[in-house]
Amino acid sequence: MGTMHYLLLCAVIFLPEIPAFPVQPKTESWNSIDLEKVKGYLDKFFPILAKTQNLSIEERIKEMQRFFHLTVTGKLDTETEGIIKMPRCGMPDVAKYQTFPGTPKWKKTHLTYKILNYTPDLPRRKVDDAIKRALMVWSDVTPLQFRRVHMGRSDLEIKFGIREHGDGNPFDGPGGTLAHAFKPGPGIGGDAHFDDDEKWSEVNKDINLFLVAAHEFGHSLGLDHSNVHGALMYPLYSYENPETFKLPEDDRRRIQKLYGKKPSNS
Ligand SMILES: [Ca+2]
Ligand SMILES: [Ca+2]
Ligand SMILES: [Zn+2]
Ligand SMILES: [Zn+2]
Repeated sequence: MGTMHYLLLCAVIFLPEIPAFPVQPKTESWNSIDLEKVKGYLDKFFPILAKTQNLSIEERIKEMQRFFHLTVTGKLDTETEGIIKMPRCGMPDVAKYQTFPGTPKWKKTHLTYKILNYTPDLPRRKVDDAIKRALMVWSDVTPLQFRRVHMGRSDLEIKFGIREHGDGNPFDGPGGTLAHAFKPGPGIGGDAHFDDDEKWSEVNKDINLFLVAAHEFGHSLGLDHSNVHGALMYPLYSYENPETFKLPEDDRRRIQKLYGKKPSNS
């Protein structure tokens, strides 16, 4: 036991300083933790092909690499690992994950929303404001209109929660998944949930609530993810100034395909 202990200690301390020591490159040596993590990520965000076909882990990684426009190696290389570690939306990245056919959309243009609770990270009026502006991103370019209600039922119900928060899609603690939202429909349809294990902000610090909310409301209205880098519906979080935010062309085209353009007289 004593020798074993000594060897392990040795490896930990000296391995990085002896380049001649035969270290397998990372892409060739997945340990079980890495592999489980990758499988969990793929199961969650690229579920469709895995269900219908018996794909190897390499094939599944390739599918993910194609979505993110990475070099398609089928291996857990540094670039791929970097993507897996990025904070992101909790919804899948493959388009046809719906169990019902067709693109779900609201059959009405006047929608209501309700804010069920608040994060302790921001004053309430800042949350109210971020939500309002995030909805305006979409109402500015479509005939859709949003009205806030405080009582009774509403179409888009917004809440903050941690871990299991009532819908069987538990959040994952700080980092990773930031939020998720449900496609148009009755009940939970259209609702948006934000992980309150994240630190929410109104500026370029931690996670900007307005930017994530605007993305989630895209799902609430029927959009799925875009693999166009820079699109609002791109699944990975990146900051841009909310003051100068303009809905990217890709998102505008897609939402107008569902709901049409904003009438010019309103
Ligand atoms: Ca709803
Ligand atoms: Ca999280
Ligand atoms: Zn999303
Ligand atoms: Zn939820």
